[in-house]
Amino acid sequence: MEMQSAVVEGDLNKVRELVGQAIDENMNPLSVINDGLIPGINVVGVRFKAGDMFVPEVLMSARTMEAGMAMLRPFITGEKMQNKGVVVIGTVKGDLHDIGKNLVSMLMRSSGYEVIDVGVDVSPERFIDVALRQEAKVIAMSAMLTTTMMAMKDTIDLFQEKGLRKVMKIIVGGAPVSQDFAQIIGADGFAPDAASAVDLLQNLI
Ligand code: B1M
Repeated sequence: MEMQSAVVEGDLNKVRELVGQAIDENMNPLSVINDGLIPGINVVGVRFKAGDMFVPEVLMSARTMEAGMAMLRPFITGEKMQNKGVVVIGTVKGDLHDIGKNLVSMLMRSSGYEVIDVGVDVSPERFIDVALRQEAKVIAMSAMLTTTMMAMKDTIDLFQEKGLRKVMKIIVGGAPVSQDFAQIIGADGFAPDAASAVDLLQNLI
């Protein structure tokens, strides 16, 4: 609850202190993210929608969230495992949200996949370019805005046009994305959260 409030208030020092304490107490890093940081950013989303918080405050909260995740990352991805295949991940064109994508990347890496994170605002052409150069097995796309969801379809269409759909699988996720939408745009899979994204990879590769 304290961590949740610190994220909502965008209190960077407090989040660092609390995450540090959780690490010292050997708490499960994923529980710290799922039960402490994410509920905080969800409250921010509700307040933002209601007009009680504005973009600069949301950014502050996002920064505290990122700082907390960065502290926990070594405890999630610390183990060296065999490479199960290359996944290229990015947030689609026009979309700058990356916290969820970063969490998905972290869990995929910790499960033994080589993850190439191409960042945010990624055009269909860039996804193709990196996927070909890295010989990717899976392309994972994230979108957080209803206005950018269709960029997923544009990207899938371009992979289709280039004849790459048989050699590379495409999976999608993000708050506004659903199983139905994934099917409609022709994706190979949809995952509602980071842990399910890893399960999905295991079924696809
Ligand atoms: Co923005 N924003 N935002 N924002 N923001 C939302 C998404 C919004 C729902 C807030 C709201 O109104 N309640 C709303 C979207 C409305 C809509 O389209 N339906 C919104 C808006 C409107 C905007 C702007 C347009 C605001 C403005 O400028 N007027 C603007 C757009 C900028 C742009 O992208 N072009 C904007 C900007 C921003 C900030 C920059 C301030 C900041 C982002 C900082 C950053 O990411 N570095 C921000 C934030 C922080 C949010 C909220 C509050 C939190 C998002 C988040 O990080 N959630 C968000 C409200 C909310 O979601 N509660 C909101 C935590 C994260 C762990 O969850 O990303 O859902 P999530 O990821 C999950 C799953 O979705 C899934 O796994 C993750 C972990 O379990 N998943 C995948 C995600 N990607 C996946 C990929 C996969 C599989 C699973 O691959 C297969």
